[in-house]
Amino acid sequence: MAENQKFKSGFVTIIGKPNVGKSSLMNSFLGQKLSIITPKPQTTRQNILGILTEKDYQIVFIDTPGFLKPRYLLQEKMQKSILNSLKDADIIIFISDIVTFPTEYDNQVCELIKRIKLPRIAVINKIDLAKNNAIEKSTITLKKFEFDGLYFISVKDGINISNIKNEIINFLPYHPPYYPKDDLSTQTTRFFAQEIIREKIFKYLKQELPYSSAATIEQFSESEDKVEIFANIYVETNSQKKIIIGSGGELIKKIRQVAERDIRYLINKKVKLHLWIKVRKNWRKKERILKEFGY
Ligand SMILES: Nc1nc2c(ncn2[C@@H]2O[C@H](COP(=O)(O)OP(=O)(O)OP(=O)(O)O)[C@@H](O)[C@H]2O)c(=O)[nH]1
Ligand SMILES: [Mg+2]
Repeated sequence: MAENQKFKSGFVTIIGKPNVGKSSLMNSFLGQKLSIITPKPQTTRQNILGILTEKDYQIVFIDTPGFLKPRYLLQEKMQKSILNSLKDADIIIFISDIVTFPTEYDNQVCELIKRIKLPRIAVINKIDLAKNNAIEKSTITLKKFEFDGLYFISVKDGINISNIKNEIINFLPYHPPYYPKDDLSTQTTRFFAQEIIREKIFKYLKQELPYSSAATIEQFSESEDKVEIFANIYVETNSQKKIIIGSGGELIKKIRQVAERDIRYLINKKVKLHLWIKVRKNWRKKERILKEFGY
């Protein structure tokens, strides 16, 4: 038998509402912090592809954004957007968490994907926070959606992750690898640098401000052992700019230092990061600017 016929490879799309741990789960499969994670909903703004290659298989994970405005789910547009994110999938992972499951949104997504003829794995995360008989109750609720697998996990405590991985490998189609074996993602290090900066803004700023901000990489000069990055942080008002800078520039300095550290950790090179804060009124409402920022 040819080598390729023994090899398994496919796309695994992770869907679910905001803040349930989609990005955390993908990172845990990869053993790398690729997708950014914060305690705030709607952290992930676009699909992030993470590639896990072993001797006999390659799993290509797609971490999706938690869909906006779940209450509008019934709208056709919303359903289309979910189905669209599944168009390349070989396997679907639906994820929720034990604290909030089942919301109306969870039920509707489960109902929607029930009709798709692909292996579907249900995952309930954060069982470290489970109360009383929550696990039994969720099991009963999920039964009617006829998933091909059901896992209760805690990404935080590393519970049950490898069992899901084995199930994924089991369902993976025989196919040669889609990507070179050393690739971790198709997105560039430049993109991940931008994401890391955004994560730090989420981490150090409160309430609405993270949602009013965007980061762009203006210049990314990489050599053998180091990289120098010039980045802009956009906010919507002058007062937001003041907040980000902080008194005596302390906050922006902190953001720069921790972002620098994480980028260094990801790309394994020395990093010099320069940050500028700029004001762009209403950038979230302007199509052209959104494009420019990569959304
Ligand atoms: N207690 C607990 N918290 C967790 C667990 N897994 C993830 N979290 C936390 O849940 C929050 C959201 O995690 P993310 O991975 O960013 O969630 P997400 O589904 O990607 O969220 P969006 O990108 O906003 O849709 C973070 O604060 C995580 O640290 C877990 O097993 N237990
Ligand atoms: Mg996410």
